[in-house]
Amino acid sequence: LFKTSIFYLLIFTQFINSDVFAQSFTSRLVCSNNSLQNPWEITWGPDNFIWCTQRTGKIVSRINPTNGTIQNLVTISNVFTSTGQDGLLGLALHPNLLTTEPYVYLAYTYLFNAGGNELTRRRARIVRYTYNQNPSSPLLSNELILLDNLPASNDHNSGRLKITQDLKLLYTIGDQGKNQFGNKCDTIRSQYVDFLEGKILRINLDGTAPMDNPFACDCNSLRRYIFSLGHRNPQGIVQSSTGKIYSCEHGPKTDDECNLIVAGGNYGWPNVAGKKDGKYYRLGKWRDSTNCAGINFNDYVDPPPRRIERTFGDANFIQPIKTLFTVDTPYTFFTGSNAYLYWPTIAPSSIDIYETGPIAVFNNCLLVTSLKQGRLYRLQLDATGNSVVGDTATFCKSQNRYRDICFSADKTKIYIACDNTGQTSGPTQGSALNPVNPGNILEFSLLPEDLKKNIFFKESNFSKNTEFLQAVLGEKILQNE
Ligand SMILES: [Ca+2]
Ligand SMILES: [Ca+2]
Ligand SMILES: [Ca+2]
Repeated sequence: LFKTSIFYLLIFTQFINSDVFAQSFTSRLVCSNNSLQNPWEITWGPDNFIWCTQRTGKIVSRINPTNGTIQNLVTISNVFTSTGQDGLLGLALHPNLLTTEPYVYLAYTYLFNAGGNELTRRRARIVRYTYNQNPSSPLLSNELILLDNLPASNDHNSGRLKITQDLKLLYTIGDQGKNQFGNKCDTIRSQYVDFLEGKILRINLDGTAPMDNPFACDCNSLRRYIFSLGHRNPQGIVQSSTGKIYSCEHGPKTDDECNLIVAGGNYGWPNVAGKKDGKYYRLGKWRDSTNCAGINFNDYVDPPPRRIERTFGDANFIQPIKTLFTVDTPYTFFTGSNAYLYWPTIAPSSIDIYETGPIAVFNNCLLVTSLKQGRLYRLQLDATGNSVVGDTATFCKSQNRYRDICFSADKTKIYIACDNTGQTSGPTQGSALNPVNPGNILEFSLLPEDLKKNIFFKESNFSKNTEFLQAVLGEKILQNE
């Protein structure tokens, strides 16, 4: 009897893993492959078009979601992009775009010092363009620089831009990839309130600092722009209709995070990764090790001196509402080729909130796109919006790197933008998969049946390397083994 039960359990598990997803959503390509050059932000506009920034293309486009027609509204020659995470990044539309305030807000990196190194060559700026909606030749023009000289590097630039209900801009800036790879001998400044690295900024629409920002009393310093600190690489940010701000950020080998962002909150990096639980992560400062420049960076051996996270005592420290994912200590990381694909992190590239709509399985959920896994992660919020509850479920799987998400206005369709290559945009340039839909946008809509069954795998599966292999790379890789 025992053996029979196991047998049926296996059959059931295989059914869940292979078939249910395909029965739940149908997908369609919006454009043709490689018609976009690293689409980075997609936003559903009040004109019912998809507004898109092309990171390496330096182009802002308006895409007809029905027939895939791409209208280029402006090419910004001042954008600087080489290898890495630079280029044309965030976009936010003024809510009155089509009526009284025809403004589009953009963020991009520009060349500051051609002779500089990876931490000094570039800077970032936030600009405003004016939209001329002439039906025959719509265009963006009249660049107005709102905020200049923001930190930028080859790594962890973040760059998401969102406009809030109270008409402020939120802008995310990562830790610039310091203390790792080629930037290993530079100190992470996410905790330093006079630097804008590793921060979420809150900015008036004219580029000034709001007087009600948490550090606004110190009016002449950069800290007046800071809304929250202690971030690593927050590539996603969204505000709910009730005003709550959520952000997702890339962790180190463990502990990608989803955070509820509050004014003045300290999100811990680099002293804490994920929750302050002492699991796996500890801060090793390469700069403080002997002969930093002369030793090779190593992902697995933190240099001395090391700091354990329980020693971090900031009173404003706020733990994530969800980590993706945390492993127990000790934990043995896979170290073979393209090892990062097998780490417990998902590389969360954007976040959105599906509050209510016809896709019942997403009601009151945060949706996070994953670069590593070509999946959409569903994080179910509780009624207060302050906590994530239940198992993490994934949807919309494909062999691509998912960069950003938007919904149609009626919430029947989900759009996901895909990177052009399978390689990471970090300095390692690791490449492990050939994306099926490079430089394209996928449209997902729900088939009417099977709303309840499409949980693809459960978080409890994340316990061993072999299971990571299955979860991260899916059936295709398993067939190759
Ligand atoms: Ca978006
Ligand atoms: Ca954190
Ligand atoms: Ca931790």
